[in-house]
Amino acid sequence: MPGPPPYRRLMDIEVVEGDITQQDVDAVVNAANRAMRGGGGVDGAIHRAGGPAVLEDCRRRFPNGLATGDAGWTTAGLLPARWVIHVVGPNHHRGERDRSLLTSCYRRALEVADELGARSLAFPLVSAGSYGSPKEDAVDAALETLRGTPTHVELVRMVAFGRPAYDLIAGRL
Ligand code: AR6
Repeated sequence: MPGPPPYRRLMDIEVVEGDITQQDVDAVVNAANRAMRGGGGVDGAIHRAGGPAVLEDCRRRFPNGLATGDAGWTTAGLLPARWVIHVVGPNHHRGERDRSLLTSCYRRALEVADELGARSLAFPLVSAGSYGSPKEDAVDAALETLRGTPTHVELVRMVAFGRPAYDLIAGRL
């Protein structure tokens, strides 16, 4: 007897206005850089709130950092989440304008979440801060990729830093 047909439950995607370090989800996604040794923006906030264990794990697990478009996990230290999934978005200001580098961050983050068994994730708008990607396209790249990637992740929370980001994401969801 053949088993039931394979199926995929569609994930819920929601948007909240807030700070990614406060999110009570299995894993929060960090908009890191290739060196993976901390920085400003979301990266700085995650390392500050997660404490030194996050940097220690970055050094131990990623001695050579990560490539642009790739993702990798560490402990979340003191954060409510269990893991941080670090991704490296393209730096638009430096001419990294291949959109697939940005969509790859979301696809790889879901793959890493599946390896971990994480079912709920919180994402920032990768590359839309100091890396300078146009915000509308950063939102569309995120939503298209999250919807189009097969995964066991059930909940994705887009964390908008401020009301304008919230309105932008909510309007495109
Ligand atoms: N929670 C949620 N979103 C935030 C937070 C926060 N606490 N803080 C900022 N944002 P950015 P990037 C928003 O610059 O563009 C770092 O120095 C922010 O408003 O954090 O990928 C890294 O080390 C923006 O919409 O990441 C890298 O060197 C979005 O998060 C570089 O910046 C992403 O902004 C990565 O640049």
